[in-house]
Amino acid sequence: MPAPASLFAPWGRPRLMGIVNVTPDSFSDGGRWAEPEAAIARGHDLLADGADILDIGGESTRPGATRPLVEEELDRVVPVIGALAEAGALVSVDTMRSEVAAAALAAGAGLVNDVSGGLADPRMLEVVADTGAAYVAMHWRAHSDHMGDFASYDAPGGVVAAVCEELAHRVDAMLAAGIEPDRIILDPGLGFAKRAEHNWELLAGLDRVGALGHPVLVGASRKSFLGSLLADTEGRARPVDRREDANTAVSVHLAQQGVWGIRVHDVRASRDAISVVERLAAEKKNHAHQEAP
Ligand code: PMM
Repeated sequence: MPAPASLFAPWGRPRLMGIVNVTPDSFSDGGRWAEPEAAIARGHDLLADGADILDIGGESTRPGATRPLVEEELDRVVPVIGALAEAGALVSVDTMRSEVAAAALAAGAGLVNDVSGGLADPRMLEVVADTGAAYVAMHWRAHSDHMGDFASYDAPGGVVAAVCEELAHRVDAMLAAGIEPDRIILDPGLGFAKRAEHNWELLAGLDRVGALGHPVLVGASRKSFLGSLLADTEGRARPVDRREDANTAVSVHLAQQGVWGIRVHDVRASRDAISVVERLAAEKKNHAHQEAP
């Protein structure tokens, strides 16, 4: 399905992309929504909490994960996408495979969220170009079973310069494949071939990613760099289900940075925090207007 025009209209706040992992093994919610009925119900809950987009994925990308078969991935995501799109939701498919992207778009998805930015499947860009769907291209260097080997950013400019340069090359490939520039969204790929310090540098340097000229999506939700930030006195990382407050603080930062979208597990927490940011921005604008001569 082509992406709706409203997807890129100015909004004054980031879009919230609610995560539905239809997988047995994702790091934060693996197995909870693995059955289609549970995943569809989860999607409806996220919409009720204020999700603008539902991101449906059938492959875990947690560090060290092994890949499902294409058929398994299709069986996991297509029925869920069909049901949620039918109910009127704007749906994105989180996949690196062109076959899954094509089936998801045919079932009603309007965005393809490809964590590999087209590197994992040489046919992906072509499939996206032919459909008119929006395309999220994330910074990626290798599949999850060995991405840790690629987490070095020693050239001048460090991780921010490297991510920007590598994303710019991916944009060239997307344009060459015929994807219109105004359908492309970029994501710095927190946690993918990145150590904790790389994620923090990227969060602090998002303006450089935005300077590439495309909307920016960021996914920090429940990731291990938050767990290590909040480690206990013995150095044990904060468990995944107790990282939400820190993630909400990240969402506030992202809203203040003016990102296009934020990918989260708990939509309500980020939505509430962003409402505060929005309200204060309106108040400041109003105040400045009243003071103008
Ligand atoms: N992270 C995960 C999966 N998909 N997609 C985008 N665009 N950005 C991300 O940071 C991202 C992603 C891994 O997290 P999960 O297993 O909790 O979904």
